[in-house]
Amino acid sequence: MKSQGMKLQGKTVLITGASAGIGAATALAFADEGARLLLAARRADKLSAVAAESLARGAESVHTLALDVRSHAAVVAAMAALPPEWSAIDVLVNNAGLSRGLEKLYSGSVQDWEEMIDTNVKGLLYVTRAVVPGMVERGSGHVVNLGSTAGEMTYPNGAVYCATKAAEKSINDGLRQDLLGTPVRVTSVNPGMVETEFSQVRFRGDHERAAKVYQGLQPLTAVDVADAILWAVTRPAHVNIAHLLLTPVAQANSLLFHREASPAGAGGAR
Ligand code: NDP
Ligand code: 8X3
Repeated sequence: MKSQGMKLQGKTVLITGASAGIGAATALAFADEGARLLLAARRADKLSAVAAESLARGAESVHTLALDVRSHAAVVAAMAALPPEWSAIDVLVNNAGLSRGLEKLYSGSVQDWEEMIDTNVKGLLYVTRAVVPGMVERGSGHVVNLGSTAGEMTYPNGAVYCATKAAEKSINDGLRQDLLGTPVRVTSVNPGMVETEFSQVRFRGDHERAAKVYQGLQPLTAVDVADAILWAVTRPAHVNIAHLLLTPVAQANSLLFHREASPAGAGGAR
């Protein structure tokens, strides 16, 4: 017997970090399903472009929020100021995140650490804290958190970014436990290498350094990850996908890659 998956037509979906990469691709994937999209990020111009494309692709309606998730006050204010027709959020995709630098822990930049922790850990917590009570109250909802292979296995020079994704794993699993007894679902989607603006941001616009990350292998695309998010959210209401790990075929884990053109071959450096 074929079980009935969740339909997204008319559902309100909040996506953080929707101005680029995985967040933007997720917006478009949900737009294809006729969802109502609440798109949040700091760059309002990029958000507007994603909003326009989402409407063209079939989103029922779109509302954008210029929001820095690192500010608890801003997150609380943005949620409190939502027009009533946008305040009942059915799906939250906690996607906003970044890495900064690739350096030994003992010589790394404290400012970079703070930016990663404030965004990837505290920002995710702030948005979750603001949105989930409404889901519990209404008796429905789904939270999708963006984890990473980096949260499962730490790689050299990436301790703090990896730690933020290990924290995401604990928060995801803790939220799942704390929501037992409610119908609210919680999923961690954990990709390996995805070619987005991620490495441009990590290396502060050093295109050559960023391109090297993906040299000699075919990385995942943002669309691949959006597809996994959409799949998790559209399972039947009694099914909770706890963790979803996806990597390029040429990546086994955080440390082990096969790069065709690399003299290093299997295990080629990050
Ligand atoms: P991108 O750099 O392409 O996109 C990151 C998004 O996060 C942007 O929309 C950015 O928008 C937003 N963002 C960053 N900081 C903030 C902030 N303080 N407040 C609000 N929004 C913010 O990267 P990806 O799409 O690759 O990354 C998305 C998520 O996926 C991250 O959590 C990342 O850790 C995770 N991930 C990425 C992988 C990869 O290899 N690319 C693999 C595994 C996980 P703006 O600058 O406009 O605010
Ligand atoms: C992003 C994947 O391996 O570049 O989380 O850190 S990696």
